[in-house]
Amino acid sequence: MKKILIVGAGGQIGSELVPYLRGIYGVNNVVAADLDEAKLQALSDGPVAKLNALDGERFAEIVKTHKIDTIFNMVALLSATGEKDPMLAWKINMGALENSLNIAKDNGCAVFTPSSIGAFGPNTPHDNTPQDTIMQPTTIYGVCKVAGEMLSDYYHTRFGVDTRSVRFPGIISNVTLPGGGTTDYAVEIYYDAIKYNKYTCNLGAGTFLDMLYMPDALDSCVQLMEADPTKLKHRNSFNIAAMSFDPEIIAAEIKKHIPTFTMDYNVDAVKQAIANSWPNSMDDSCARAEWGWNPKYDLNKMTIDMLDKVRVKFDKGMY
Ligand code: AKB
Repeated sequence: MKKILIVGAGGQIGSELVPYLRGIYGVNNVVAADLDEAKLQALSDGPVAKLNALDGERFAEIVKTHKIDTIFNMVALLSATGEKDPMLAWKINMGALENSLNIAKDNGCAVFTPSSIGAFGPNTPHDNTPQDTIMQPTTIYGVCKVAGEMLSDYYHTRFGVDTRSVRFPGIISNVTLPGGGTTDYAVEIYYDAIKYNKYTCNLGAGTFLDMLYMPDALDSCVQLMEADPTKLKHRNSFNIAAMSFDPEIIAAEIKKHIPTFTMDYNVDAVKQAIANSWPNSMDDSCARAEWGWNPKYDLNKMTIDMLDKVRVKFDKGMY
């Protein structure tokens, strides 16, 4: 990776991936592209470009102008939002991927597109979910993710495009809030713990899901894209995991630091049905074996860091 384009740079992952990659590859070698100019403003210490990822001509022009060799396609309408307008989710999620793949094919670029635990469904083995197993998701988001994994593998075998991907668990972070995901509660709980000392959870007790702290998510992008291709038996997409918990467990972890913190429940039926269809915990042994995946944060370490960082934001009046 020498010249990188991040599409969807203003989102939860993109907004942290841009500075992270700029720190490694050089500020001028990472172009941040997004539809939202205000979000681009926050990333304007390096090159930025306004882009609707569905506009293939403009997308290709940016790739050519900046002589891009690697595209990170971070555009996505998440699982819960997707259920509100499934065809819009299909259009955006698949349209951005289709353009990324075709432009990569025409310009000799590698492509990273995240998949998700949402690629799995109710018929998937829920515990220690294998790398290669039955998928059959029941959300439009999951349908896009499975189709995207297959299309990306197809572009690799048919056209030689260097496509690689991970199945992200719920990502917990403290720079940009996620929006419209099923796992968002695991971010919101930290913000509300600091601000209100209490949280109302929209998933029920006993809902186990894989989660990952942002610094490990960022590492995974670089580790996988820099991995020796001859070692990759899989490409699209690798299970990666770091911790699995339910709302009771994360609340108990927060209580260790804020003893008066309380949590109650107001379950969102749509999100609960989605969460019930997803794995409780994935087997990430292929990622560990093929490219050295080895996350650094568990629930304890992440909670200490999240509470510190979110408290600073609260003290500065940033939320
Ligand atoms: C969502 O909840 O939709 C996302 C995901 C797990 O892909 N955070």
